[in-house]
Amino acid sequence: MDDRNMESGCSHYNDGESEHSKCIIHVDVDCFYAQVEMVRNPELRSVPLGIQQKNIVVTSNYEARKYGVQKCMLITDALKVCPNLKLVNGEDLHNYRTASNKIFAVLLCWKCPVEKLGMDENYIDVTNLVQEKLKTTNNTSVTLTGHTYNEPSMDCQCGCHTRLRIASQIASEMRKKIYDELGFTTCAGIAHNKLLAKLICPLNKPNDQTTIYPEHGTSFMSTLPSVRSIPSIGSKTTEALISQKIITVSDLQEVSVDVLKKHFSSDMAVRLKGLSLGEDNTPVKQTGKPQSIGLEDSFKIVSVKSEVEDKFTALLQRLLVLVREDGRIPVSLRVTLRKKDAKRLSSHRESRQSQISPSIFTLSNGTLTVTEAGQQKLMNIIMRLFNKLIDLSKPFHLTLVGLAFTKFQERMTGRSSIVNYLMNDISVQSVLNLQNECDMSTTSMDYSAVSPSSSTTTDLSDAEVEPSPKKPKKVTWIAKRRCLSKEEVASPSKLKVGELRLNSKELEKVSELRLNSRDRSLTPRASPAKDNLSDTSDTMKDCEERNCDDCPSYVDKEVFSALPDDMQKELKAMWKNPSSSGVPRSSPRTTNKAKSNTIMKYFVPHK
Ligand code: DCP
Ligand code: MG
Ligand code: MG
Repeated sequence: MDDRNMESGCSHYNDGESEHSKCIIHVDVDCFYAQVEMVRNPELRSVPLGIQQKNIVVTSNYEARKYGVQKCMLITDALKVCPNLKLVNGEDLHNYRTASNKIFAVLLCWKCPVEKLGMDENYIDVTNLVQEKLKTTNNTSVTLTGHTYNEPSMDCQCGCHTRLRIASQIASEMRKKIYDELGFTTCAGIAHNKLLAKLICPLNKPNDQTTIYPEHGTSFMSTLPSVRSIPSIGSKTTEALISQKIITVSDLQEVSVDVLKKHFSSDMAVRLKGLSLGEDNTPVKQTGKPQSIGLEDSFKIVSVKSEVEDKFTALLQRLLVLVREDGRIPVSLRVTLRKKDAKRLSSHRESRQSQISPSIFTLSNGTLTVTEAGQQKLMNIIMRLFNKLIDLSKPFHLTLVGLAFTKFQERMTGRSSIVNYLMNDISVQSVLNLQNECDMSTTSMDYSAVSPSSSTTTDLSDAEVEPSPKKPKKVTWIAKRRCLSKEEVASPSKLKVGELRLNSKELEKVSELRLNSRDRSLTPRASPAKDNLSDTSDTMKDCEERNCDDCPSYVDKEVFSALPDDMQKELKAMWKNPSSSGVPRSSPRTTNKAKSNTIMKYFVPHK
């Protein structure tokens, strides 16, 4: 038996081993896929509904669950217990992803870190928000919303009970907003750590929430039947524990760390022990955009090249939808194959990747598109990579093909970031998307990163980087990005420029000029509307007289010409002598370190 106190109370936690100052909410959508279908078609609400993938019911609505239809049941078994079960095919995940991203976007509006977990779950760290609310709250009057696992058994000096009660109210507001705006009912768990928040979440499902106080963590954990119920314990660890006759969480609570250390690394032994007692200090990690966006298609066997090509063509079509939703321009493409070795009855994966030209994609009115010619180029690259992976002079047997865009054009940071504002380019798109998200008017983003396959090789010889063509103009980005606060940025690390606020009247003028110039171009010459623009037209004329012959091709001349003189001079100097300036002349994608310069004075840190 471990020397730790099993019924650990607050004093135990306050010894620094496992403090509980945090407030974590875990939100899980009720019968997620089924609800998406029910929101799309309300007639399905009143009938028992199963979501079918191949021959399995992956989930069912609560009406069907009354009959005993369970997740991952065979269709035949489900129909036996519920002959009236209405089945909807759920193999196309598009609508589920979209709903998932919308829910994530709603949760971002509390401006707390949100970590997406799978499609229908999110952790939200509301610690700071709770602290804010505490300042204006009378501690004694805070009531809990929803259920508790147990009533508080002691008065904790650190104030965690009050904090968690406030967190329960925030959880309730979140669930209400998700329901009001998207129509989904959810469950929530509220606790001082992620582990307990997740595990307590389903206690009163559907459509309800449960709070657990820290002093009940250990006793709650002991009710879990299997060590496998602990989220971070996977099948291999479970096997290893079972082999030591540690089956239930109670078993794990009772075994000493020293015994565990005989079978696991020291860190792992301590972690396992802590988890069994309901301890978890892992932070809520803000979910950003995925590092790669990919899709795979598995099948019994394909041994003919033309069939492979068909598979890739279909996969590419679906992948381009995801990329369009994401909004970033991909610059690298990976092809994955799973090869079956007929002799050894085994299979293995192989991948190759290639750079792709960003010019394959165009951004028009905020929408990423690929022309048919662009798609053909992508297919050519895919098939070339395929040819490198497969020796076509010999028979081959594939059981999976996969495609993934693995790198994306990034905004530049530091001194070079000024170039972002001059480019007719896509990079600002990520900022626009994020702004849209909190307006809830967004097309969705895909956060489900695809893990890199086991054997990836980068094939730079296949690089097809061409000079970027002139891209459609962005006219509203300056105005839009003003609304974007640091907290509204889903992936702050990737959007450093979003943390800056334009402070220059001149750049305001740029924005207006760009807006007006667009209006002008849309207005027929004879239109009276033109007269209304006469003031700015003069300014435009003035601006057009300044030339930008020395500008690199990616620079929007109109914006450049509207910049103040000193800024123009500095930029020109940088382009003339890139080595001293840190700004590339030839490629806008190179990033350099920020140095002190006059350009940065046009920006101030965001408050
Ligand atoms: N899912 C799946 N395959 C599984 C488990 C789940 O495809 N083996 C999908 C269908 C679910 C969704 O993931 O709708 C979310 O999984 P959950 O475990 O949260 O289950 P539900 O949301 O469907 O039901 P619950 O109300 O129990 O959360
Ligand atoms: Mg769920
Ligand atoms: Mg879930």
